[in-house]
Parts: sequence; C-alpha cells; structure tokens
Amino acid sequence: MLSKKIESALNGQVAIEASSSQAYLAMASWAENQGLQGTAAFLYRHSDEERLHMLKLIKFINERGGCAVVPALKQPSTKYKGITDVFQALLDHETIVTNEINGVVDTCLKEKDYTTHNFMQWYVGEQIEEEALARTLIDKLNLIGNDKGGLYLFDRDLEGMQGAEGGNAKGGKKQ
Ligand code: OFO
Repeated sequence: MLSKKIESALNGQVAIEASSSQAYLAMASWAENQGLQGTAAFLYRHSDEERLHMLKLIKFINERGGCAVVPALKQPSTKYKGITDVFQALLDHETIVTNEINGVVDTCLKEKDYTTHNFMQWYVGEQIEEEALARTLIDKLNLIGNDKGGLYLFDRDLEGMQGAEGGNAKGGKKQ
C-alpha cells in the first residue's frame, strides 16, 4: 500500500510525463509544418513514449492500492525560432524532469518505500539516456549551423532514429 506522500509524489510525476508528451506533440506538429518530416516523426514517437511513461505510473499507483489522477494540461509552446531551439527546449524540459524524478526517489527513501524506489530506477535510467540523446542532437545541429544540406541530412537521419527507449544516444539500437 502506498503512503499518501508517495501517492502524491507519483501523481506529480504522472502530470510531468503527461506534460512531456504534450510538449513533444506540439514540437512534432511545429516540425511537420516546417517541412521537417523526419524530425516530426521522431518527435511524434517521443511524445508517444512519454505517454507510455505516464501510463506505467498510473498502473503502478493503482496496482499498489493508490488512486492515480489524470491531470489537466497547459497548452505547450507553439512557436520556435528554429530546430535548435526545439531541441534546446526539449533538453531543458528533460533536465527539469530529471530533477523531479530525483525528488520522487528521495521521497521513497525518506518514506522507506523500497518497492517504489525500485520501480523508479527505470525512470532514473531513462533520464540519463534522454538527456544524452538531446545533447547529441544539439551538438549535431551546432555543427551543421546554417548549412541547409546538413539540415536535410539531419532531418532524414531522424526519420528512422529511435527515441531514448529504443536506442542509445547515437541513435543505434539498445543491446
Ligand atoms: Fe519520461 O522521459 Fe522524458 O520526460
């Protein structure tokens, strides 16, 4: 059975994963309207992954005798200066998510809830990969600069690139 503190910390995390999914959906739609089809496909997949992160939490809360709360969501930003701005916003968001996850883990230790602590380790690992992936993509965009040919190839590469869950920071498959 979850303590009220843990239940509320986990529900906070449900809201954060939902907001990640919504933010990346908005980024995907922006990219699609810019003609960046590969980037859009990557971000649509990323948005779907975040929804799965949220679902995983909802199921865990309910299975452990808590009550999961499906949150209301704020409208995410719809305007970006360019593609680098999109991935910088994504990295900034993930950095916040990492801090929040660390906060949940800390609450688990304080409450001596080792089952939830164990469950949260999956999210800890996921954050390392997501941040690394975002940094790699920003590095590539900085290398490309204003080179339109480079941007074309970047966008094409992203078409088939898995998110952090399906690949590593270089875009390859997890072993
Ligand atoms: Fe759920 O990993 Fe990003 O936010």
